Amino acid sequence: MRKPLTLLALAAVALAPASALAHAHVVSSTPAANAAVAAPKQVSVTFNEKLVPAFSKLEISMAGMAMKVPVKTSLSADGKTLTGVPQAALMKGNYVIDWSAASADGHKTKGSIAFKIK
Ligand SMILES: [Cu+2]
Repeated sequence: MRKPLTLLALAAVALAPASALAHAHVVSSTPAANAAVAAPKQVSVTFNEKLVPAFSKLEISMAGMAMKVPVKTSLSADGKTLTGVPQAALMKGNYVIDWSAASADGHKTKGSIAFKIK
């Protein structure tokens, strides 16, 4: 009776991670989450896998303000890093990077990264 159980357990393990690994997750960002920095010329968010450009973007806004900072976004050649260049100098204050990312399997993830300009 031991063998069939082991095979079932192996099958479950083999099936489970495939979908979990297929989603884009943040590996790092500049500025780092909750960092206090001098006004950055650009911000970037790097993911664990290649993104689909048409459905991946980031926005910058001041915390608590509805208005977005105008930002020019691009995706790196390897498809893993979203970069945003603010089109105006950023004042001191608390900011949020809101990102949304689509991986090759069509799954979308999103999140936000807070940082502070001192
Ligand atoms: Cu996925």
